[in-house]
Amino acid sequence: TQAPVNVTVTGAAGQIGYALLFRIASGQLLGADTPVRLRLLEIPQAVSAAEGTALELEDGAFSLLDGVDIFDDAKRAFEGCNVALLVGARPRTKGMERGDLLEANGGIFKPQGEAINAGAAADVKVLVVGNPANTNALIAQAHAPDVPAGRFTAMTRLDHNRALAQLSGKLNTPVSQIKKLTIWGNHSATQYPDVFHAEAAGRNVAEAINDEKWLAEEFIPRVAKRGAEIIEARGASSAASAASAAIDHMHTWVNGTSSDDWTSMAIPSDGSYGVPEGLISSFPVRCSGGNYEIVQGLEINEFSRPRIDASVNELVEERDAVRKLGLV
Ligand code: NAX
Repeated sequence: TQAPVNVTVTGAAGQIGYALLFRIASGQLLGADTPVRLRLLEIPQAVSAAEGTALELEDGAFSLLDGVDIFDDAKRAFEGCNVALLVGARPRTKGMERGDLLEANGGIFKPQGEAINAGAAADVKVLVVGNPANTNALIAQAHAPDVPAGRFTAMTRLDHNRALAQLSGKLNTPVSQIKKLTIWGNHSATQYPDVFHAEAAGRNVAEAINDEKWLAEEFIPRVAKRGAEIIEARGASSAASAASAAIDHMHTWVNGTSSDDWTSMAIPSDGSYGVPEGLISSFPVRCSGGNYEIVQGLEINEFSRPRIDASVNELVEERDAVRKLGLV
């Protein structure tokens, strides 16, 4: 049998953590042959709640779960870490300006980047879920100079999955039959879900829908504002669907995309599609052998170009703001 893989989860006592940990323990993150050791990071006030979750994990009697360790110190939590899921973040509270939010999150993601740099395993893969996810990933990456930059990614898979589900309903086609969808840009209201290269049961999705008004006025805002719709209905933000998307993101990164499809991941730009190099922006990505690459050569039409640019410009502004704060 394989040696256990160390999976560090931050914000483990939060609502996404609660949904995520059981999926990891059951083998859905890395596969049914891979034992896992969970390393949970929380702030001191939430350690007791994390311990409670650890008791429940024990009660799950998961055959793949090698153990659970709980920390309130980032340096220790990331020791030997192979997979890092950075979920804990500082939410925006009333009256908080964007600068305050970025600064508060800098106080979390800078030391976590340093801890990953100091102690993580050579093969570490990092997914940032905590918002503002793209820029938090940029901050962590900036403080981990010895880790290849491309190991820092941020989550747009929930947006991708939300878009798949909307298209499935619209076209009355199972989600499994919808391929080559792309989320571009920032995980925020400016994100752009692009259907122009997507296929539904082999047909081009944009042609099958043949309704740019629906795309512009219903589909795109529905996907971008789905988080708010969930809060309105549930009285709490998306949790299980976010956890599910985090599992999908990492599972795809490790196990690959199928040859007739790709996925969406926010990754450091190499300048492709006019996205400034170094920004952590969402792209169409193919994964294989634990690596990923941006899908090249897609034609960006007049509908898509300004929408991609708007989201990328927001990322530039966020990067400039954290630069000014000395965080990157
Ligand atoms: P919760 O508030 O339920 O949990 C967050 C947890 O993080 C808390 O237990 C808190 O104690 C912990 N935490 C705070 N600072 C920490 C630190 N320095 N080290 C370790 N733990 C720390 O939030 P939850 O609903 O679980 O959401 C977590 C994050 O995911 C939020 O930032 C949220 O905005 C973000 N989301 C991102 C999504 C995405 O698609 N990228 C979608 C879902 C979600 O909104």
